[in-house]
Amino acid sequence: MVGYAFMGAAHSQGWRTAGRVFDLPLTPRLAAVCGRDGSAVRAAADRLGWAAAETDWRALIERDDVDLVDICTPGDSHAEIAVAALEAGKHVLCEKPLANSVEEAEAMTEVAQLAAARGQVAMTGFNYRRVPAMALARRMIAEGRVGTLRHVRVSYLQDWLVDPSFPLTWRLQKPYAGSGALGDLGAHAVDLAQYLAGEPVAGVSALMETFVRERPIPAGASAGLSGTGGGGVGQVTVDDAALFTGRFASGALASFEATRFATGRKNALKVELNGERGSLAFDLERLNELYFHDQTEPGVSAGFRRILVTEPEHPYLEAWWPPGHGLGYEHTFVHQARDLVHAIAEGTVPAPSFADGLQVQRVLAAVEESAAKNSVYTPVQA
Ligand code: SOE
Repeated sequence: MVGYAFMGAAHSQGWRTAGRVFDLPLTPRLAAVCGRDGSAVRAAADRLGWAAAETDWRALIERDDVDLVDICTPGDSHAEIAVAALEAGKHVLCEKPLANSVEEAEAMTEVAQLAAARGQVAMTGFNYRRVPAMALARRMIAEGRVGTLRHVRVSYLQDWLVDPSFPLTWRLQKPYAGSGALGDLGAHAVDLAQYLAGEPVAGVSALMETFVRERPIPAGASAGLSGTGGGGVGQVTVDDAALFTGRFASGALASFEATRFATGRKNALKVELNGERGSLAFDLERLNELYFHDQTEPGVSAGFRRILVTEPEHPYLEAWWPPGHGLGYEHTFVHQARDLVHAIAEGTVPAPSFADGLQVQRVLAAVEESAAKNSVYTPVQA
């Protein structure tokens, strides 16, 4: 694994646990973790359960005991590491968004397709597909339970940037992160919408905003969603919020909101789909629940009802706790590891693939292009 901060810790948890909960065809072994700071990466290896530590990712991908490279670094290094790892014959898991630009994502996908012919797999880390309730929603949509889709509504709301003294970490700088709320949160929203609808977003119209344009330069390395300022201020070069509408080729309409300024909303990923036969609703802050309205029921008793997604027949749940004993955020990474191990052992293309990650990247680029055109119409005054 390359990188060991927030996402690295989450992925490590997934790798440590998957083989202990699920009956896997191959057993993940945490061979080595890589980071630039020697003493920090050794401490991370001990804490997260990795057998060895490396300070150069090139040395990591040359190791004979490494078969899979898991990339948990900021977006600016995804393409270089993924391409090198695939060319070195390794399988790859790359955190979302796949890259910082469409060009990088295209290059990665091309190399991944060549590698697939050699039996290697390359997966993009959109972990929320692996919330059991989301996988169940996909299953119900595919079974026709909501009928022809008319609306897909996804908002991903966080609030960790509301304080203007929050420092200028890498997530707020375009050269490292590519974009702000759009790539960090909007990418999840777009992936989920496409996964659930079963088709790509075909067109978008967008507004983006950076509310706080200057922030204090961080005191030290700050990787997570907290930190303090040191001295001086710098420019925020990414968006704080992105709002966009979209269209699917089937005719369904979509709306998206991605923001780090939704005061009081910590990690609220809300999804609602409305179809001719019914609707589904989900909120990540209550991730063991999926709400379903069945339009074919008599109006007198129809209405949204809660499905508690903890039954053994629900996706991923056969291996976990008895009904009613719910799961959390970290389990999505366990499920991601499980699915990737199956793809490797069975020689199948994992979902989401790099091609799926590229499709999301194309939507993000279209959102940026639309927002830059600023085609906002002023109401005509009487
Ligand atoms: C920070 O906004 C973040 O950690 C994202 O980077 C993750 O992808 C998301 O799952 C939670 O929030």
